[in-house]
Amino acid sequence: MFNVTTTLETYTFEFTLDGELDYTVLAQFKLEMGLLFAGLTGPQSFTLDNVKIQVSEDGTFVDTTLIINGDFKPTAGYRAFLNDWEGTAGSLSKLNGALVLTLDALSTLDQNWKVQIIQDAFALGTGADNVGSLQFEAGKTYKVSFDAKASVAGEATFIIGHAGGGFTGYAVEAFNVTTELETYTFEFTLDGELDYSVLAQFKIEMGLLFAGLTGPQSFTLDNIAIEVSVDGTFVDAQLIINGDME
Ligand SMILES: [Ca+2]
Ligand SMILES: [Ca+2]
Repeated sequence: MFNVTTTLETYTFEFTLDGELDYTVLAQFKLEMGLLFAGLTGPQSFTLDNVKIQVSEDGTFVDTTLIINGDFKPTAGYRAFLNDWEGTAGSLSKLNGALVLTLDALSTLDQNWKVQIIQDAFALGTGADNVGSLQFEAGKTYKVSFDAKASVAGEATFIIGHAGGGFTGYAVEAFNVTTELETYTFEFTLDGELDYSVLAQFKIEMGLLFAGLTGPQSFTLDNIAIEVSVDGTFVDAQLIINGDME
């Protein structure tokens, strides 16, 4: 139990697991507050932010990756990669339930990889730079779909693959984005020749789309889904986090 007030305060709890329970079963994080609001009339509210779980290692508490998006970032799960060392500047935001990469400054966009939107472990806060978060399996057929538009029409590239020892692409497809939101769908079968045990990244590369332009420019993404074919029917593969950006 803890006493919540009407101003945002930080609450911290420490506990040690004594080994008498079966901790192999995955746990939930919950806050219960029914009695807090007992007898009141609506509207009432409860605000939560900066949820994290740390573990003591050699006497020092260090972050775990147990809670995803504990700081409630609206663009959770995604990150932008920009050639900021050459002067390109921009940021991700959520607008009308979609993910928007806004480029305020553009510079030296002579390679497609110089501007990317990525979902991987680094974007999710669960791993280091270029560590993937998506588990694909050899021999299976996948369907990836998303809605996209940009401030300028042209070619962008959809990529699923893993980093580590160089980049290995599982699916790499160019598509023509327009200034209207349209749905793009890609199907691919993993042929078993690559090492799919390495977790993969989802990426859209778009550096050349914006080559030679001045800012602001933008790229909008929504409704990212990865489905897997099971007995001839595509079902949600449960790989992408926050694909609908809601
Ligand atoms: Ca926050
Ligand atoms: Ca949406």
